[in-house]
Amino acid sequence: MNMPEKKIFVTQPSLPDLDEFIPYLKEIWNNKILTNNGPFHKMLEKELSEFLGVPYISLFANGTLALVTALQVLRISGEVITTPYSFVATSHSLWWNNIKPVFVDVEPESCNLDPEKIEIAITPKTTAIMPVHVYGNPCKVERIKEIADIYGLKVIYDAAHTFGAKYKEKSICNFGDLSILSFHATKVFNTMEGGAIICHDEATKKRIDYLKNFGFAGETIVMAPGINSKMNELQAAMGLLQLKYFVGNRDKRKKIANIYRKELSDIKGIKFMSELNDTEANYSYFPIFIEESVYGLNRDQLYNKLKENNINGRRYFYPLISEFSMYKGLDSASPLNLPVSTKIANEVICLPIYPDLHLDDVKKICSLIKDFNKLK
Ligand code: T4K
Repeated sequence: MNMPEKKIFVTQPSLPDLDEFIPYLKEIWNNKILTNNGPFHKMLEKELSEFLGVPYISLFANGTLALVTALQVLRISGEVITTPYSFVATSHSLWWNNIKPVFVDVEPESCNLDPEKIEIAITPKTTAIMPVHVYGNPCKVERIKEIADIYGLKVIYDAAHTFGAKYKEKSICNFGDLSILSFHATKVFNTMEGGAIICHDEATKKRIDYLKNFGFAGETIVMAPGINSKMNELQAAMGLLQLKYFVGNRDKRKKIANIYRKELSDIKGIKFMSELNDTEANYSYFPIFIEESVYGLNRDQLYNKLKENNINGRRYFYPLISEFSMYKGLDSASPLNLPVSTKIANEVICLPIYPDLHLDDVKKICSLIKDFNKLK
């Protein structure tokens, strides 16, 4: 089997033509506004709110600071119910706010927080639920809202993976009290680093904007101990340019996902996620799950064999957040409490998917996975 000649990574950022960025840079150089709600920042907020169909959006320097700030916006404290099957930033944002994460297991079909396991984890100290729409797949948002309403809890979605993905024809970011996006280099829409909070009313948008700018509500008024988590003008300009290419890039990702689906579907022991009802995907990740007893190799053997052949997939999200030393001691972190998360974390590999990935290389990756299975 021919292996790809150069290393292929799980993702590669898409960038516009450099010449297209120069006029934006010239404008920044001319007007000398580099940050603090400058003209590109304002323009990007307006364009993103229209593009995503969300009422209010506030831009951030990155997704992690958006998460940390969101918890302050709603004055969340005590305990928050969350998922162990995510990037560490989800729980770290709680840690930075002195909040105890309470881990609840996920569903095997979506890899998202299992709503039916939330109620048993609620205590008098619980103030919010922080689910993650993993790989851009929507959580069971209606059921989560129902539970939150009964118990008087806030819902903050870590929607870092969901840019451009829809549920029931609406942006997935429209659900929950707040939703947080990441525009990191590795995301489907990138501003190099960047993030956002989406909210539903003007007063909350104001509070978010004060908090991301030290708490300033006027030249001499500080209304809360805010932080500096603002997006700068270079990032915002990049976002304006990137937005023009989002749909084309998403369609290229879709082609890649379709090839994976077609080529891998008859390999026994390799599962991938079925397309969820009422969902328009953004094709941000292509996770596969390896059942060792059927495929013949375990996940790490396949991961390493692919690596030897220049294919650098990633085991998102292994290890589980609950296995890291700072969380391991929590009662809810026990693997006995998290059997589904533990299983999928041990089976997952995210295969390369990004707009500039050649379709021939995608086919080569599929052939390698087929061949390893024959060799065992
Ligand atoms: N919540 C969730 C659910 C998240 O997934 C994330 C971030 C956050 C919150 C926090 O949002 P941010 O604060 O990051 O905005 C990456 C990203 O750094 C991280 O943003 C992302 N999730 C996570 C899932 O993946 P790593 O450690 O895998 O990144 P790295 O540097 O190994 O990149 C992966 C591959 O991408 C590299 O092998 C090569 C390629 N790459 C990467 C970068 C940064 C490039 O080709 N160019 C680049 O500039 O975490």
